[in-house]
Amino acid sequence: MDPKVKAFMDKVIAKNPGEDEFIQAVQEVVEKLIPYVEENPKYKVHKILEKLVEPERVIMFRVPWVNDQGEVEVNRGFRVEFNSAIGPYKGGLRFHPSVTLSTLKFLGFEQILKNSLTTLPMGGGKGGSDFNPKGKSDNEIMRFCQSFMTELSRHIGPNTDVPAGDIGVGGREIGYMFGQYKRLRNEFTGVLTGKGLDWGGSILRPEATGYGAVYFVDEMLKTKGDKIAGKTVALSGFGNVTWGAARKFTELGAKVVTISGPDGYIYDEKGLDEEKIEYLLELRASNNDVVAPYAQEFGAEFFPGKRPWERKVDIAMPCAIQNELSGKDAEMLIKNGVQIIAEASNMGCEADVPEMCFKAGVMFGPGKAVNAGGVAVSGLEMSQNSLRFNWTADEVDEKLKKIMSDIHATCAKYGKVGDKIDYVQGANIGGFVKVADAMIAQGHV
Ligand code: 2IT
Repeated sequence: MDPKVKAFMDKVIAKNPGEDEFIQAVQEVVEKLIPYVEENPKYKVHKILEKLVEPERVIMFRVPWVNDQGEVEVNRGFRVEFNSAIGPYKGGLRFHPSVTLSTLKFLGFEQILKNSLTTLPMGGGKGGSDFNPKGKSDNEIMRFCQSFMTELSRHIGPNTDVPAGDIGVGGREIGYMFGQYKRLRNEFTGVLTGKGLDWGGSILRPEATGYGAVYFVDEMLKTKGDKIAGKTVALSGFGNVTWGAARKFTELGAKVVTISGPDGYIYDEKGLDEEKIEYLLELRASNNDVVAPYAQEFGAEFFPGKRPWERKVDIAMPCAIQNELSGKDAEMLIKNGVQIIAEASNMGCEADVPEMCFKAGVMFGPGKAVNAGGVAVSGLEMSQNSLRFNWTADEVDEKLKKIMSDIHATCAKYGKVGDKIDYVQGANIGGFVKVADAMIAQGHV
């Protein structure tokens, strides 16, 4: 490791003990940023990197609620308000039993650069809870969301901090939280994104992360004079991102052959079609967190306890959670001739994967660029709320496509290494410059 990177990371590790995911996310970024900062000393003088890794504010709180048996349950809630240099804190809420402060700091940190890449005025934040939605009734979800928002409402607002969904938080949860915020404040305002279409939501927000990821992959392929039609694709997960990506890949003529859940993966040789893609929504709505029922429903193969990366595909796209594609998985994919590995989930790949891909000539798309379409359409939702106006599906889709193509151009500009594009370098530096310059302009705050 570069000695300057090591010295920086030693301090980060000492200051954030045990926060492995946060440390992994910071290291991936500073490995690319430190050489850039060395060439641009103003960022050094202003200690921009030191500031960037320190959240502006972290809020942690108790979330008590009563389950259907009448018992009291206690969860922990968080909001990490990481950086507001270019706009209000913006980022999703994750409800998942694996959530810790480290998880949300890694996600909030990534969100700063991702949001900057979208070209829209949004700062970086993330929040959530260790609440496990699996097996919970609708009423339990509602009571939890109301308790969570009762505290969170003190810290957010349409010009302060605008949360959205992430794993375990979809339209239903956003509805319950929006209702509680409105009731507490007596204010109908765009404090959350991912709202229902009849009450301030943007058309295409549910599809946006998956669609945007496919548009980004399309841009990657174009650099090689190639296209999506005819490609075979492995996706993981079965939630919102997988659903959107599967729809767009299929529409553009690719064949999606896998989805997965915590229970294993499905291999569907014939590929997903419209009916099968819509079935993902049923699986998700069952709240059971399994994909095995797909195999019975459509006569596909189910591989319990395994990941889809052992399949021979052209494009592999983790769409579920962090670190779901390991170096070993990447080795297998590369051996099987994969062309692109693109993270639709945040930090979907383990730390060694990008470099392995780069060396093997496989294009690697990092999450903060590939999956930025979700938060980009959230940004468009904020604009529509401010305008008290709704754009059409075509208008939103056009804007999303343009944003994804601009993000690709930014990655290509800052990530040029010889005749290749290092997308990790491009996304990190490209996202950094705007935030860093804004931080300098605003003084030592
Ligand atoms: O990881 C992400 O970018 C999101 N979960 C979406 C955040 C947002 O504010 O729409």
